[in-house]
Amino acid sequence: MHKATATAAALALPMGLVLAATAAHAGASDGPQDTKVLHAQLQPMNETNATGTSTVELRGTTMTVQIHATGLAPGLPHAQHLHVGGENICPTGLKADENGDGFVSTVEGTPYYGPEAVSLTAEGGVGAENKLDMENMPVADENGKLEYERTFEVSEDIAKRVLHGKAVVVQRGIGAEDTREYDFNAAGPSELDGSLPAQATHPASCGALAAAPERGMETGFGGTSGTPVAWMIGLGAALVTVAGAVAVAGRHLLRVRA
Ligand SMILES: [Cu+2]
Repeated sequence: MHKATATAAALALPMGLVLAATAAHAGASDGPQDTKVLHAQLQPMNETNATGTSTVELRGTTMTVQIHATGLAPGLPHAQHLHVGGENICPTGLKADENGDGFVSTVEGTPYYGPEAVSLTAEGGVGAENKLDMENMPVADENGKLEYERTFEVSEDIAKRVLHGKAVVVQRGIGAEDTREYDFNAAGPSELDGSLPAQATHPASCGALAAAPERGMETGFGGTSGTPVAWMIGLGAALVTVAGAVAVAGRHLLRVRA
């Protein structure tokens, strides 16, 4: 009796793992409360040296945004946003420079990446209305590096559009390395807010968000060979084999005992 219970327990463990693995995988692509991850590679705009990566995690309407950027104008605040509602692309070079002043302004870039939907402030509100809240925007360090992470709530509409890859990360603020301030003389006043230099609002970097590979890939299980799905099926099969072996061993044990 004791042995049979032990065998059942031994069987239950691997089978439970198989079910858990299956459930974990199903969870990665269904259900409204599962965590989805998107990535963006930030590329320079307006001939800056600003590059970086951004990760957006969504669990329902709870969004966590991370940005790791370098090459930004040092010691200055950088307005940054998720832009939604354009073509979900970053204009390259000066092709978006409609007025030919040598800069792609935020407005000139809007048909490409869309208007501001989420303001990636360090503190305070994150709505579109906070888009020029320079007081609360993150500041690049003395080397032009900017690390950002914040978790906040977004609307269902924004969550859905971001999930479907309809969002672009844009960091603003182009300044000379040595001035440590945005300069009205360099590019005039901003078309968004005349009290700000255009340098403060011109895009510095831009990257369209796209769905990340599933988590199995990131932790190295998937690697370059096979998808996480294939890996999960492989794991399931392996565990079923183990379960089978235990079952056979268990039966053998019972027979010997009997
Ligand atoms: Cu922006």
